[in-house]
Amino acid sequence: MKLTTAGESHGKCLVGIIEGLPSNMPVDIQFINSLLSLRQSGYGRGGRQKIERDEIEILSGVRDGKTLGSPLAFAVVNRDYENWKPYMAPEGADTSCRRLTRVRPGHADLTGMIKYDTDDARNILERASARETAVRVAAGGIAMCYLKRLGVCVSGYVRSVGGVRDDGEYAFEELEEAKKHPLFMLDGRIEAEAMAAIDRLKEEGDTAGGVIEVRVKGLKSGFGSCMQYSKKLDALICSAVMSVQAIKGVEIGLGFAAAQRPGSAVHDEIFLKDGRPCRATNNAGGIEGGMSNGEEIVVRAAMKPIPTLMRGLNTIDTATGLAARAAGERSDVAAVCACEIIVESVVAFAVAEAVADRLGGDNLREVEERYSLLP
Ligand code: EPS
Repeated sequence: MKLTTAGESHGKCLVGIIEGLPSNMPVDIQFINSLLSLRQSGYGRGGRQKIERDEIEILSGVRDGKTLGSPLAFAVVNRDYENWKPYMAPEGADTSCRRLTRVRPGHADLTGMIKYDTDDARNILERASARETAVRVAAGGIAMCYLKRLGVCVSGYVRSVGGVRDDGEYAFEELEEAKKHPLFMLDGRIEAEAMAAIDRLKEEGDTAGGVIEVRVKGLKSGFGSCMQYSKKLDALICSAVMSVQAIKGVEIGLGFAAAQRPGSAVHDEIFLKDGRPCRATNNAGGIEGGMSNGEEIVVRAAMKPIPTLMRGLNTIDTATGLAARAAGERSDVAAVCACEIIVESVVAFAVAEAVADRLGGDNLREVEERYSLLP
């Protein structure tokens, strides 16, 4: 299974093409749209989300609600394009307007301008923008439709925003509750503190990052591989998560904390329960030797604060060569909730890729039968 995305933040639309889906798989468009709408929600988002109402438009690969086995192409339209058409239209655009040269530290602006040989960071930021993640959420929704057929579920929540942390432990079944909260956190008291932190940062023209936890429940053991580095499930998941805009750290299970403990307090001891091996703890986060071990997969991701600060950081203006304040385009103060949905989506897609890699299958019946035969 493979996803390719295209599209600029203020272009006509964002598009995606997924190859490798089996035929006859139901595609729940309402469910995918609910994910897209969750990606747009959350406390601390900026003005753009008031303009957009993201929905998937399927262009090919689906007939009467089921996949055909052909490439599935889809689009998410940018409503804002109507306002940007004069500056973005492929047929001809006024590129003297909406230029960005006061490059933002932490954004792709400066490095992209040098690499792609342009004097306008607009040509860079349009593609580097996190708006691209709308397509990855839609693709993740399709991957979740695939995984659900096998009894595999993905969920998650926000553990910290702006330095306000929830160190609680929650059962998988409790996680869905987070989506009803304004910051997708599970402890209302901590969440109120985090919202106050966002308010303070907004007043100061600043931004906040946070930590997200995503879990996968119900995946049988043996997905991924210990035989080739490129097929290790943890490597595939971490690569997918790291590819999300603004992610600066990813860990599986205990992650960085494992390095501080002795082996006896890290490795999950194995017992027999009703004749089947099981583990009393899950410090490995469901992956050993690059393979799922049947326990819940636990992934944590650290999102840096958004690099567009209304108050502007020190930078240079590439047009004048002089010191300047970075451009303060309309921006989110915090988009950690959005990022939570995005991380769920890319984890779902990475797991679906690993499942498809092992099981193959041209039609859903083959996939389901092969999965059911696994121990
Ligand atoms: C985003 C849309 C963008 C940004 C944000 C994510 O819209 P606009 O640039 O029109 O405000 O709000 O992108 C960034 C944080 C970024 O740095 O580009 C979205 O739909 O998620």
